[in-house]
Amino acid sequence: MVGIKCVDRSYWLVDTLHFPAFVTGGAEIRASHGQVERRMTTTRTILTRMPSKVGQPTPLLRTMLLGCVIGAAALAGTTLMAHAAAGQPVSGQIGLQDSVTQVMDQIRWFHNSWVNPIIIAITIFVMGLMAYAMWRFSEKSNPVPSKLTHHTGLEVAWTVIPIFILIMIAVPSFKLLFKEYEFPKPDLTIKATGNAWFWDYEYPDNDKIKVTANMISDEELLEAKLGKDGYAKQFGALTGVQLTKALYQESKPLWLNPPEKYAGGRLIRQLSVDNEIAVPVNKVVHVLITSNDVIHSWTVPSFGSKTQAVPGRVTATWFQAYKEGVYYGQCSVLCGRNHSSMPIAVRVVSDQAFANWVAAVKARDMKKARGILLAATEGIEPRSFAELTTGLQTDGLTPSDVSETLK
Ligand SMILES: [Cu+2]
Repeated sequence: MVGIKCVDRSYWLVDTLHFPAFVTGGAEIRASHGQVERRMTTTRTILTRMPSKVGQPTPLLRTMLLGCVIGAAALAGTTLMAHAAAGQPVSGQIGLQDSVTQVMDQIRWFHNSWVNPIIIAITIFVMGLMAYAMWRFSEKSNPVPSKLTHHTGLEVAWTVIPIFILIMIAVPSFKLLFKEYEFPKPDLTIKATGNAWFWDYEYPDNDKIKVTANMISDEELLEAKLGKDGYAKQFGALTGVQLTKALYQESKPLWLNPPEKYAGGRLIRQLSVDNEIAVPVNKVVHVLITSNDVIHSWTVPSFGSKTQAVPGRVTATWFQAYKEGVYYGQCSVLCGRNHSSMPIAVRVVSDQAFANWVAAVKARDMKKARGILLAATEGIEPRSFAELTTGLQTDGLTPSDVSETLK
């Protein structure tokens, strides 16, 4: 390490072994402010005291260059690869989740095909420029530093080019923002209320049916399987971290093969809820959002919807999902202890299945309501199938209607 006294009388501590070129560069910049010769002499003296390897590409420099190349390749690769699935995150995912609305299509394009390539190109350019400067202007390659202090052409270029880059980003960005905030006429409106820590939903257009969605926990799955007594016998003596660990381990297989209570289907830890909400496919849905306590955020990535739930205010978002399925989201504002335990699960189903679901919720038969959604969006076991279709005829849906939806 050496100290370089700068024109403002402060000292720069510079690691001369690893960054010799910075010393030269620093001296040049400072020299441009005046007191040229004396400063240059001081710096030159320091430079001559540096190890003889100065000017050669050091192992560190070589490593940095290699790092740049590998990093750039990796970044480009991750952008091109579609890691994510629709409706939920996947292990090791880097990019955005798949899209089922036009707004999210546009968000994905803006991120993957526009802003990210621009960022990657700028990063590669700057890293390359730095590496080149470190090699080209080291003491060995460039023993007599230039005394050039201004270059009008260069200064205009590095002002104008970034302005153009920012305009290139701003134009599609504003277009996207306007698209998100231009609400088309709704086919359906849902009111979502955030609570610590669950979501309440109301459908004002559909007999004001109400649904409360709580996250399914390890504990609930095990209780459903073992019964209250069995659960108490196995886990009653445990507390704290020991209990959490035991619940996590023991409930693992139950997520893939849930107990009967959950009427077939696959559950996803930290995302599945007891009562999912449903919306019809290809319909414009307005979601009016508020909160009962603290600020939450109603977010479903595959819809491109993310809006804060603020107590005493009503905010809104909209989506028009073009593909049936189940789409998960989470509260996205740090809202307290169980912030991670208030997921959002939306089933996008056919008009017929939606009407049946509304009828089941209105009758407060939540198990049947769940069964209708599962039958409409997932393949289900024959055992559950029989159970799920029991009594559906009274609501105008026959087992063959269910089979039809499954195709
Ligand atoms: Cu929250």
